[in-house]
Amino acid sequence: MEIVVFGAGSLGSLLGGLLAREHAVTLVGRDPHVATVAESGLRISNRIDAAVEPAATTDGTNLNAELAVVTVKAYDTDQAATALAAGSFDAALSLQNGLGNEATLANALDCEVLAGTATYGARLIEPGHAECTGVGEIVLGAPSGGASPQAERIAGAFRDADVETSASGSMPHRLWEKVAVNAGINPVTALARVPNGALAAPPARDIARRAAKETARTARAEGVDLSTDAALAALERVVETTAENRSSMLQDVAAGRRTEIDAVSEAVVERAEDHGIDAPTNELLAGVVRSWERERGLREP
Ligand code: KPL
Repeated sequence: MEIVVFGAGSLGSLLGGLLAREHAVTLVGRDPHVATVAESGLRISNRIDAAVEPAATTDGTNLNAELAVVTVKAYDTDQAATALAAGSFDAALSLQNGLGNEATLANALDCEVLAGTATYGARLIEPGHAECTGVGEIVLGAPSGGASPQAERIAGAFRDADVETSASGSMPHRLWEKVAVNAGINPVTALARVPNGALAAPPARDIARRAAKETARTARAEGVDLSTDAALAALERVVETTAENRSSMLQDVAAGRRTEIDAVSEAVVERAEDHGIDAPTNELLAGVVRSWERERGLREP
């Protein structure tokens, strides 16, 4: 299968590298990483060892492939959609954090857009070298749920490359569960500058649980059957299994980069408002992280 992976950060590079063991992959990202991959290939180490030579480019426009996998940060989705719209694809798959990415892609692209979740752990160590910090799985399917032959086909192609993948007819539930986990873990770890495991103890645990509970309530208002118990169990599971990890938002804040707070906590607040529900913990967390971004000049005043 011909696959474009748009976003050569840690997850995009790891996944692109794994898929390149079997498929014709083009990685779209930034220099110096992309220049190094184009010149000397991509190395994957730690839990999986591989050396592959995917095509690599900084120009994501005018590309043609069977599949575009979008792995950019949520705030770059608009830009990715515009670039991809200049090319041609049979399907696109969003493997991103937060709400609304699939809709942004679907508005711009002339192909089926699928939603996915990935539990692989990845780290970009240096240009041309990605580390696999956790072997997980990918679940993908139609963003509004139901069967998708395209999702089955893509899942099969990923499995051909030894990437554990399944197609699911209940992506809305999975996506909201992931947002509940991210809304609980990401802003709290970023603000407290602690690894995920620190959320096993109060008071951080209580704050994270409140954010996840509000998210589950909002999901239900949106017609998604996500119980509070299920959201809290998912939160607890991820805190435990990723205890040593630094969340993506903590990594962003530590590096002085913009975060995905708008697509996570702020998106929950907005969806809750649409249904006349309060989400005070998400509102507070979003407000503090956004103030930090503003102060750093990372967003408009
Ligand atoms: O998705 C994550 C992230 O860091 O963005 C995990 C580690 C699952 C929890 O926040």
